Amino acid sequence: MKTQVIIVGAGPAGLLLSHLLHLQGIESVVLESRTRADIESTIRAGVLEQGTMDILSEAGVGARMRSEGALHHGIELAFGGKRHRIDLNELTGRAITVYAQHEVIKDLVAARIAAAGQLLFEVSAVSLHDIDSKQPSVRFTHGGESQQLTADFVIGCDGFHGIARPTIPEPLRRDYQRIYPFGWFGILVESAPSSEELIYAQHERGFALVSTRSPTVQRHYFQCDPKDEVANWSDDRIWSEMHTRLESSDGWKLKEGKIFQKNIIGMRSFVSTPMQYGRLFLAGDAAHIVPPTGAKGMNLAVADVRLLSIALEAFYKKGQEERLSTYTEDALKRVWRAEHFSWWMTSLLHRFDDASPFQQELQRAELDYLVSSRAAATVLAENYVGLPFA
Ligand code: RFL
Ligand code: PHB
Repeated sequence: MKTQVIIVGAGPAGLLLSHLLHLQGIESVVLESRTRADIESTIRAGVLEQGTMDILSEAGVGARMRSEGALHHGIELAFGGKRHRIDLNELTGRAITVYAQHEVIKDLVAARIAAAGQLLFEVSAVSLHDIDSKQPSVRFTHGGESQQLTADFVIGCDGFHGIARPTIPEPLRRDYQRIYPFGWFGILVESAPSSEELIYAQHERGFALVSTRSPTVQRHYFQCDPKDEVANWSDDRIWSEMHTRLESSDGWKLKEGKIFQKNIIGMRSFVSTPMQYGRLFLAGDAAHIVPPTGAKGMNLAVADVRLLSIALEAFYKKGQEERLSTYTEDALKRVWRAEHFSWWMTSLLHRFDDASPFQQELQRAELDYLVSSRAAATVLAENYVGLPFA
């Protein structure tokens, strides 16, 4: 079997790339290890940058995002018992949309299927071969049968734990990593929104985040020990902790509701370079991870595949390889900016158990500066809404 581009992984990166290539008349096959039901229900990201919204709209998969997603023109920073608004729209002219990642996945899967795109679920034993030649291939098992697919390119969109990145020979790879000494406890709650905008709270007991999914489902997080267990947290204990971290002198209060999902997420910053080797290219979490505080992970995955689709279009339509050869360099500029922003937001808002009183005062001084200086607030706002594409 033969195709033009093999894409490993049907996350936001893999599905969107396959769709963008289809719009350029380039054929691809997407191989996904999980079931369709599983990828369409896994709870992950929620915040889409303006540029991500634009790409999804231009690709014709933005209708539900525009009608069901919520456009947010600002965010709030809460500390010292007060809430402070960062007016994203006024500072940058841009906004964000809160629309769940698994809804983006549903829209992309529907678009691929409607276009008779080749999307294979529940593949196993995926391995990459001859990636340093012009005819790389992928072996895998599907429906109990071993298969081999040959292509011009293989794109690893298989996330942090995927097989694509380790296929690049170890001596050529350089990994940069920071693991944070805390995690996030995430909950899904049946209730009306507590706030019109996301609230990022810094508190001496740790960070808390008030987010949303829909008029009836809310998504909240609080900083926890990464080794803690969900079973240790009763609903009462969760609400008590959230209320303490979000206490506000103006009478605002978080709305409670039935908690119907709880999970703990580890936090890391990670970049692997190069993002290409021979005819293998990596995109999204396969190549880099950010802590979720800056809401950048899925947006970076989208930015990577935008670059790849431009480079592959130039290759197929004009025979040009330049954009392919500069892919690592081009993608890493945005990746490192987002790595810095995500690390900075994380450092600004979390409790570090080993922080000295001096470091705690620096953290508070920076928060005060952010909410009192237009220049400082603009730095946060323009990174949060996403810098324009190069
Ligand atoms: P994904 O989504 O991990 O998809 C990879 C896919 O590859 C499949 N796979 C394989 N398939 C075939 N063969 C193999 N050998 C395979 N190995 C793996 C997997 O089953 C999977 O379907 O990677 P992708 O596409 O790069 O997308 C990245 C995003 O999912 C991720 O960055 C975001 O979820 C991060 N993130 C956020 N990003 C944002 O932009 N805004 C946010 O508000 C935001 N919030 C978050 C987040 C991530 C979170 N968690 C759970 C880590 C909040 C949280 C809590
Ligand atoms: C979410 O709604 O899941 C979410 C929102 C903002 C973040 C991270 C996650 O920074």
